[in-house]
Amino acid sequence: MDQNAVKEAAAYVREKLADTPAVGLILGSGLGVLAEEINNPVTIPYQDIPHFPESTVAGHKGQLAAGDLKGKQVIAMQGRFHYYEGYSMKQVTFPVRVMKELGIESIVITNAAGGINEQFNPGDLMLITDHINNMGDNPLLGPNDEALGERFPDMSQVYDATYLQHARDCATKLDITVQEGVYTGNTGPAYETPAEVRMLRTLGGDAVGMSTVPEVITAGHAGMRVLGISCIANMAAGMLDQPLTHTEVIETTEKVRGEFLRLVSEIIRTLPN
Ligand code: CYT
Repeated sequence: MDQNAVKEAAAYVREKLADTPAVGLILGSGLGVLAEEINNPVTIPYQDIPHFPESTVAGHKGQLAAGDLKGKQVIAMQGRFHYYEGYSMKQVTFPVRVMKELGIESIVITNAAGGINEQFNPGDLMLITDHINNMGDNPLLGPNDEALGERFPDMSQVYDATYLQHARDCATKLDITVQEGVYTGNTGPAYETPAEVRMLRTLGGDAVGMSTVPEVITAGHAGMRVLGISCIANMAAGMLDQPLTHTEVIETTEKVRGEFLRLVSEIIRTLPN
C-alpha cells in the first residue's frame, strides 16, 4: 500500500477540518443517518479526496462528515467501499489508513447483515464479538510496512473488550436489547445460498455480510480500538420462505435507525478512554 497516498489524502482532509477527530465511524447501508447527528458537519465528497475510491452502491452517500457528535469529535464515512464493487482490499481499507493518519485511535464500524442465528430477528442490533474472514482475501497481503503495524498482527482481541462492555452498558441503560455474535464476511455481491448459510452457521457465524472484515483487520493491524455493530436487516437465505432483496435490507435499517442512532450516539457520547 502506498503510504504517500494515505498521507496526501489525510493532508487534504485535515486541511478542511476545524478540529482533530478522535473517533472514526464507518456507516453501513441505510445507517449513514448517524452522520446527520453531527453538529455543523464539514462534509467532504470522496471524489474530492486524493486517491480515494468512489462509492457506487445505492443507499451509500459517498462522503466524509466530520464534527462534534455528542461532545466527541468524529469523522464518519457515509458509505464505504465494498470488495464486491471491484475494489482491491487495499482500496477498501484505504479510508481506515487515512483515519489512522489523522490520529484516530478508535473506530466504530457498522453494517447491515443477514441473521444466521435462529434466535435473531430482522431489526435486531448485534454487537460483533468476533469475525470469520470468508472473503478469500486479506488487506494485509503483500509487503508489510512495519511503521503501520506488525507482519503477523494478533486478532484475538481485535474487537475491544472494553468497548464491547461499554456498548452493553449503554444498551442496558437505554433499554435497547442487543444481540451479540460472530460476523462472517463474504465477498458478495450475490447473497449466500441456503446451503452456504447452513455452512456458516455450522462454522460459528451468527450474521453474514459483505463488508467490515477488511476494515477491522486493517484497524487491528494499525492498533486501533474497534467496536463493530451489525443491524440484522434480514434473515439469511433459506431461513424464511421468501427471497432476499436489497430493498428489504434498506427498509429494515430504516425501521431500526431510531434505535441504532440512540445506541451509537450514547456509546460515542460516553466512550471510555
Ligand atoms: N444480508 C445482507 N447477506 C444477507 O443475507 N445484508 C448481507 C448479506
